[in-house]
Amino acid sequence: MTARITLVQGDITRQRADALVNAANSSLLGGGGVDGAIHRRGGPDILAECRALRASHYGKGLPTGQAVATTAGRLDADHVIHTVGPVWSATEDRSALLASCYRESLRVAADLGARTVAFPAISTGVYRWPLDDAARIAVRAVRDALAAAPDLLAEVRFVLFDEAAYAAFEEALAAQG
Ligand code: AR6
Repeated sequence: MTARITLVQGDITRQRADALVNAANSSLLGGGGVDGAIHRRGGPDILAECRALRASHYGKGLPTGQAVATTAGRLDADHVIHTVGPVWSATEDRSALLASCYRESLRVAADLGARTVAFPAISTGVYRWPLDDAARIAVRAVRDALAAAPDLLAEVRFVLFDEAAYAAFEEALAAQG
């Protein structure tokens, strides 16, 4: 059975899921927005693993569009999957990188055996991606990934911080059937 796509308005750090996705930056060492909230609420074990990743596989940081997992620390999840969204650009189409964040995060989740995955609206905060466009890209990328591997996951949940973000994702879901 194909996984369900669900929408929730709220704080992603309050969600229960096998994997929570973090809208990180390539340093993996924390920041504001979702990233700040995840490290604050998840505790120091997450940052310790991020530092270890920087000291091993990701000496130059995690490239935009890729994803990597750590412990979820004190969060109600088994894993945090860190992904780096593109900064929005008016002159360059970076949509493929944004889609890649969703696809790669789901790939990492499936490799870990996670069945439920919660995403924030990647790149729509500090990285300034317009919500409607980001929502369309996110829904399409998740739909495509689920269609390619229908049995891998049970639920993909978008956790939208405010009403405007929720409405944008609701609209994108409706428009894409
Ligand atoms: N739960 C769910 N959504 C949230 C939360 C939360 N606790 N907090 C904010 N949002 P952002 P980005 C929404 O800025 O644009 C960081 O400094 C927010 O309203 O977290 O990918 C990183 O370290 C927005 O809709 O991520 C990077 O440097 C969405 O989540 C940079 O920001 C994403 O906003 C990444 O920027």
